[in-house]
Amino acid sequence: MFCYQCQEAAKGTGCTLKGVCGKSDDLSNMMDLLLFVTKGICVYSSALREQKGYENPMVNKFVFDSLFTTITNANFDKAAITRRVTRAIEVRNMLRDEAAKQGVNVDTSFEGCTWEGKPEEYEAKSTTVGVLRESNEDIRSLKELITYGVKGMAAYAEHAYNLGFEDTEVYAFMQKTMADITRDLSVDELVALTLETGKYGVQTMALLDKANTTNYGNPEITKVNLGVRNNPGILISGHDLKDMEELLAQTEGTGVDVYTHSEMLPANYYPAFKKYKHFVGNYGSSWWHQREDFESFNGPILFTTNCIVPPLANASYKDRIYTTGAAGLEGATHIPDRENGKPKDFSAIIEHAKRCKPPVEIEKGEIVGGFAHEQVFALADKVVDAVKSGAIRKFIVMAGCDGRMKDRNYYTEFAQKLPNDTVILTAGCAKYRYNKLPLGDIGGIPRVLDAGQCNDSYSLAVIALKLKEIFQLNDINELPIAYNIAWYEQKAVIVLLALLYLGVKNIHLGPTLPAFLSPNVAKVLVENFGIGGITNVDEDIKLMVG
Ligand code: FS2
Ligand code: SF4
Repeated sequence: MFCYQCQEAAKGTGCTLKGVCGKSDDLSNMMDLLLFVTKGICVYSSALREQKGYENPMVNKFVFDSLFTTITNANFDKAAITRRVTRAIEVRNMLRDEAAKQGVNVDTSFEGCTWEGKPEEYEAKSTTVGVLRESNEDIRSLKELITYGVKGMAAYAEHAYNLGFEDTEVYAFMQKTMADITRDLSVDELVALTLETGKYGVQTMALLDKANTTNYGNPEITKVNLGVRNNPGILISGHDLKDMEELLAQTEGTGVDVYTHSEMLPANYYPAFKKYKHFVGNYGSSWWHQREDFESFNGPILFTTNCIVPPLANASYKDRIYTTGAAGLEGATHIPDRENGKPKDFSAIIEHAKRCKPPVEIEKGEIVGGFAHEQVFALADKVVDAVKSGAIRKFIVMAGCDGRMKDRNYYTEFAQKLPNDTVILTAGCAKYRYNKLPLGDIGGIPRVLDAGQCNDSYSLAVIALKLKEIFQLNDINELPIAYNIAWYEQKAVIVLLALLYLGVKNIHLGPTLPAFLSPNVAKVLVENFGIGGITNVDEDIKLMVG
């Protein structure tokens, strides 16, 4: 195996024996094989679309599902990935036949267009189709940067799809891009494609924002309860709000409470979910604390997406894990997809919860969130006055991901040491590094404004563009906003590319720069976009706040 797609890549270069995330080498290889055949699908589907306007909803869904399944920490079920490879070959061959029928010209020189292995040949083939197949370090770096951006885009497209929102331009871009990178492209072409990926990243996040807010209303200022009640509960994690809705509806009146974990916390901010009296609040912290949080929770846990940490052999909660959608874990119960427009069936996890003890209380109190674009616009006068009077000197965007590395204490210390006239804008699970600190407010404006999940970084961009308009500036970079972003997995990559596309410069990315950036590609990002790493808290505050 060779994988360097996330921030925890072993030794800062790549995982080769086993993933730091827990992915085994054979699972990693099988995911490479899935991507290999999926790229073959994309070669055919893009040729059919370009030449005949062919659009196939099943293919669109299969491609974004497959990409999503391979992101960090989403799926640890090798049998499920292997079945998906078989299905990928079938889908590709269906497209091959369709292309022949319609007289479409397809360049099938990429082997993923033609390889026809039997399941017993998958293992051997899977070791030959990974990232290192591309020998030029810079080309590989750019192609993988683009791939990871597209994977993040696929995740967001899937959540939007689940809520009934689709954008065929996004599907066309994803498929064309996955097809294009099978060919020889120059560094310049790949740099251009990287920026275009950011453009479609913005479009996808806008789509998901529309899907979320149309279905559930605009997030509003909310005090989220951190304590527990005396009923058995279900803990729901991940990012999928459709799963959240259906779980809440199906648990109502059953005596089972619902709590959010990690990236599902922002579900508490949506008006549509507040009506459920058995929706208690948030339990625990960010994804990597799950081994402790799940022990004490006592009830079953539903993973709707990443980030899964495979449980230890002696974990008490092993048989309490359920997955759904792109998430998967060997030994866990997988709740199947919706069929024929019917909701998913959560009865098994609900019955399981009824047999469990209530959660142990691990903290009390509340945290405040819900500062997505509409809520911030509602406070715009207050915010603008505070900036004009100097009460707010600077906004620091500290969005992104949390992770296990010790060095991430930097973000807690950074938040603590920021001067009192600064406000943190956040989204994603990075916030758990400081969202329970008593950082106070500025004239009633909390010093940590949480917009929501990582995809709600889109909200932060919308807010920045609105402020640019209000202050009549020519350039988004003239705003008093600095960017100190923490990344972990591929959704953070699409957020980063989206910000670059919007023209944001001088983003600090930490705790380490991606292993998949070759020195030359990193140089391009530094020279053109001013991207930099982090150093130490005091110097970075001086640099970012002045
Ligand atoms: Fe956090 Fe994990 Fe949100 Fe990432 S819960 S690192 O998936 O997408 O952020
Ligand atoms: Fe390693 Fe990250 Fe890849 Fe997992 S996803 S194998 S931790 S680089």
